[in-house]
Formats: sequence, C-alpha cells, structure tokens
Amino acid sequence: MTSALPADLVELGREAGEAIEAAGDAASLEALRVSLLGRQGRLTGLLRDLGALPAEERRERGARLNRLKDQVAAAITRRREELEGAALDAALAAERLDITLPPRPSPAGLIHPISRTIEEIVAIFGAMGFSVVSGPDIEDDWLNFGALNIPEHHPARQDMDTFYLPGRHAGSLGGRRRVLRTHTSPGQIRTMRGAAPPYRVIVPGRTYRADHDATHSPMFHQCEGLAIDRAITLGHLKGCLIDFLRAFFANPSLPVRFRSSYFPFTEPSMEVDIGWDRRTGEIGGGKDWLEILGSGMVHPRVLANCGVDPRAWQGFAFGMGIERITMLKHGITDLRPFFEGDLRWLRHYGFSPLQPAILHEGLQPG
Ligand code: 2NL
Repeated sequence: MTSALPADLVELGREAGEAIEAAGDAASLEALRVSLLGRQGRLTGLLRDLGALPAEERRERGARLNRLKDQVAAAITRRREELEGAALDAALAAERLDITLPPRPSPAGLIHPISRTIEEIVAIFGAMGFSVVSGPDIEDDWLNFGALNIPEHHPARQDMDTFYLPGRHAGSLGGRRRVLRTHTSPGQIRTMRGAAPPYRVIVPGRTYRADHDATHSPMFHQCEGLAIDRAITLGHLKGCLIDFLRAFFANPSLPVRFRSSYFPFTEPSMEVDIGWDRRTGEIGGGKDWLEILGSGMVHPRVLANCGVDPRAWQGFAFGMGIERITMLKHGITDLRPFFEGDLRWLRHYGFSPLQPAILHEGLQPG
C-alpha cells in the first residue's frame, strides 16, 4: 500500500529535478550528483536518518526514499547523456572538415639553370654511351697541370690565375702543391689512371680560377668529355659534338664549324663555333660565328702520362663552360645572378623538377 509522498520528499524531488534540468555542463551536473547522492548528499542523509524511525514507518519511508533516489539517479544519467550529445553536436559543427577545399599551396622549389644544363648534357651524352664521372675540387698540380702536358711555366699555372692552397699533399703524392682544379680534366686523368681503356666519360662540375669581374666568377662550372678506344677518330669527335650542339640548342640544322687551334693536351686541337646573328643574338641564324667549346685528339703524351699505351689507344676530348652555354641558350645576359641566390631570379629562370631533361628526338623544350 502506498500513499502520497511526504511533503519534504515532494519538495526535494521537485528541487532536484529542476536543478538537474538546469545543469549546463558535465561539471555542474556532477557537483549536483555529489550534493544529492554522494556520501554527504541530502538523499543519502535522509536514508541514514531512517534508522531512527519506528519499524513500520521506516519501511514505508525507506521504500519511497529509495524510489526517489532511483528517479534522481536516472534523471542525472539522462541529463548527462543530453549534455554529452549537445557537446558532440557542437564539436561536429565546429570541427567540420571540408574535403572539397583546394589544398594549401606548398613551395615546390626549382632546378637552378646550371643544374638543368648539366642534366641536359648528361641526357645527351648518356644517350651516346658516355658515363658521368666526378672528382674532388681540391687536386694536386700534377693531376691538374702536369699530366695534361701543361708546362711548368705555362701562364695558367701562375699564382695570378690559379688558387693554390697552403701545404702540400703528403705521402705517395710526393709533396705536390694543392690546387683548386682549374678545369675538370683531372677527373678524366683519374679515370684513365684508375682503369684500363676503353673510356667514354663526361665530367661536369665546379672549377676555380683567380678571376673576378662582370663576366668571370672565381667559381664556375665546366663539363669535359673523353672518348678513348682502339680507333676513335676526328670524325667521331665531329659527329659527337655536332649531335650534342644540335640537341642542346634544340636546332637540328644548327651550323657548326671546327676551327684549328692549340691546346697542350690535344693534337690536333679545334675550337668549335656555332652559327648566330651577332646583331639579334639569335643562335642558329645569321652569318656570324660564336665560339662555344674546345676539343681535340688527346695528345699521346697525356695518354702515356696516365699509363695508357698511345700506340694501341687513341681518342678525343673536349671542354665547355656551363655558365656560358646556359646564358646563350636562355638569353641570360649577366653572369653574377647565377651565384647570388636571389629567389626572384630563380623563379624566372629556374626549371620545374617535375619536367626533367629527357631526350626524345632531341631535348624537349624547357
Ligand atoms: C675549352 C677547352 C678542352 C680538353 C678540354 C682534355 C682532357 C684530357 C685530355 C685531353 Cl684528360 N683534353 N680536355 C681538350 C680540349 C679542349 O677544353 O675551351 N674549355 C672550356
């Protein structure tokens, strides 16, 4: 048999219900739960007080109190779930991810024109069967000059033109002077000394000369090439270099002229010119000639200096300045920005890494 709740419990239930509905967040709801159902809570206290009542009264009030306690606990749970649901809805609304937004731009970087030219040279000579070789920037004066048949008192060897380093190479190199290489030839000298012929190599890389003005940088880049076999002739030299120049300048009818010259390390030696128009600067047109590289048949003394028998082996070599052919190809008129690291210049003249130099019936237009 049940009767109406005593007035104090009705009042407590109403108060608790209102407070639970009014709780705005998990923390205040939890504080409310502690104040009602915790060890010092009001309902807990009323339950504890039952012990003082006579048995009959205690049973009835106990049952009611317990029901009230269950109702309060259920109301708190419902309110907690409500608050959690609202918090999740708010987070979902605030943190919504729009996967249709375009990605933020990320800096891609560009290939420096010097690196691009080296890539193109490697692609062209690579297709002809040449391998790429590199050597150290610091050489000794035998590998840089002596082995190349450059005489002791040649002007190129003077301190005025060449960076010599303090101290000398120790040990097996017999106290030779240390020098920043003035061309990449020592890379080829090392190739010949290190293995038996035949050789087909190119050596692109940094080179150094004590020269600094508007058209000369103390550090610059060169690419040399070397082809040695049993019967390599001047005809092979001409064919390779004509093919190279026509591929590099992307002009299959580029005029190429070989002009007699002199280098201590080749015999005979030839300067190579391409046709251009002096007035407009246009490569391949006009009636003027522009010197573009040096070449020749490797001097027998150079082969012998490297332990290669010049009666059994012969071939050609050539050398070119990377900055120079890069400027000509792209119409760059000033040498200095190559080494200044100005990003505005690089953005103008740089190349996309996503379009590397690839040969397909000549180089693809950059
Ligand atoms: C030029 C001229 C040249 C070579 C470089 C060479 C290398 C060896 C043997 C013989 Cl190991 N020759 N290199 C030959 C002819 C010309 O460069 O005007 N360079 C910018």
